[in-house]
Amino acid sequence: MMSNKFPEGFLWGGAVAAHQLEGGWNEGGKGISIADVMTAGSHGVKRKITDGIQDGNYYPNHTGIDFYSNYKEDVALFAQMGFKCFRTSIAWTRIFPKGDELEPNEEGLKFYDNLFDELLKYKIEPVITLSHFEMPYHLVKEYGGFRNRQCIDFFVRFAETVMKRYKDKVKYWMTFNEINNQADFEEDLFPFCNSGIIFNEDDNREEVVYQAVHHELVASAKVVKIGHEINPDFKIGCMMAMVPIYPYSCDPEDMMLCEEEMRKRWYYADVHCRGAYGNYAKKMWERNGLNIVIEPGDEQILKEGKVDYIGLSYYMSAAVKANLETKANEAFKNFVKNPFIKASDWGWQIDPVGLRYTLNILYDRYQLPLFIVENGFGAIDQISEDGMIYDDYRITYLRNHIEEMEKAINLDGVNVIGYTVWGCIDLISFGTGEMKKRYGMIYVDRDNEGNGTLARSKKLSFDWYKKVIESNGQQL
Ligand code: BGP
Repeated sequence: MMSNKFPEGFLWGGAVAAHQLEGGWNEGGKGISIADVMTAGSHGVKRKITDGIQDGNYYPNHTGIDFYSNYKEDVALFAQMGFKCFRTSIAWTRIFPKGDELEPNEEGLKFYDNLFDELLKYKIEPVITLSHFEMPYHLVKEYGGFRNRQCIDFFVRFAETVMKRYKDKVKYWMTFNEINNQADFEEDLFPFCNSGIIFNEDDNREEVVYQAVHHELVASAKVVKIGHEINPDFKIGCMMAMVPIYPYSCDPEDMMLCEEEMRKRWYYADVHCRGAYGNYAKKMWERNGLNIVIEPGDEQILKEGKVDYIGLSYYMSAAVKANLETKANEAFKNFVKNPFIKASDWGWQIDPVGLRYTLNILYDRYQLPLFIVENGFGAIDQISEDGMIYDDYRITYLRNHIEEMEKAINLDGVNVIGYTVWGCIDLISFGTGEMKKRYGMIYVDRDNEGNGTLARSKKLSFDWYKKVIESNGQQL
């Protein structure tokens, strides 16, 4: 017997980000975002942020999958799958092309009016991320991104503009996508994309990143407060990349290390959800000699801007071991392979039970509704002779995760309000810049070099997910 139970009104759907699928990078008055100056990567080759548009570089975001022109056709496919919600971001540069203008770009605002109207036509609830790795490049170059406190005001102006404009069309908002991703400040890519930071030679990188994060947290809190004034029915969330960390063994040192690694997530979530930094955070600044400037009034703002729910991405778990003899590299020191679980082709350790665990620890800590706004399986799909893509491996991944989410709801009592499959339509992978790392239930004919007709077709997972939604998760 089918026994999976999901609450009535559960928000099943799909998720994307503007810069990973829209294309039309310079259409409709849009300005250049940081994503527009990121080169294509490939297996083993890192993406790079260039100094603006240069000849000879391929920028996958420029055309994406041309959702900008095709959105009606794509939304119709989402509706066919029965989506209750659709998560995307508003490209900041469509609204404020450079980021520091006083007046918004009407053509950009109109595009999202049209998109939201199209979604609402099918009763699909838009779920909107305000900042998903796509800061105006002008703010990066001229202001130094979020290391500069002025960017708080620019972001707030952007958020206020779109929240006012779409106050009757959008109810669910999130401020910064995966705000905790930038904890890996040794890596170049993530700080760039979240905060728009360009490091100088003599930077104390840790200090620069945590200062920028403080500005983002203040900006987020201001937006939560303003949003609730614009429409008290708004649900405004944060968005956390949740990779739960396990201790490699029951060695107490492993356990303590695990606790410290988890703090790299709580650092952000505590401020978003409790309205204040944890004591461990302040001690960390002290221990590491970081001078984080908190201006008078900031603490009050953080207190007044607590989020309504926690949006989270979940793809994998990780494990740490203290006293490692050899370290793979400094940025990922102490991370080890978990011998109990398998990894994807990109080394992401697949762990459905880890999702149930994650939902539990988040709910225990904050007692806020949880919204899984990203979960999915990146793979190289093969087209069969009959033209079909039999992505049963994707179905297996999604099914196993949905089953664990169901346990968290029904066996543990966690309040989960929705679930959106990441990259419900094939799009450009953020981490690698590849088109061939596909997540979609809808295939898009486009390759790594940008060739292909852009035609859409259904994969096996399309009908499977349609049934899942139709049966409200009873039929997996
Ligand atoms: C998250 C990002 C998304 C998305 C996803 C998959 O970190 O929020 O933008 O891309 O991961 O990652 P990737 O595209 O690198 O496979």
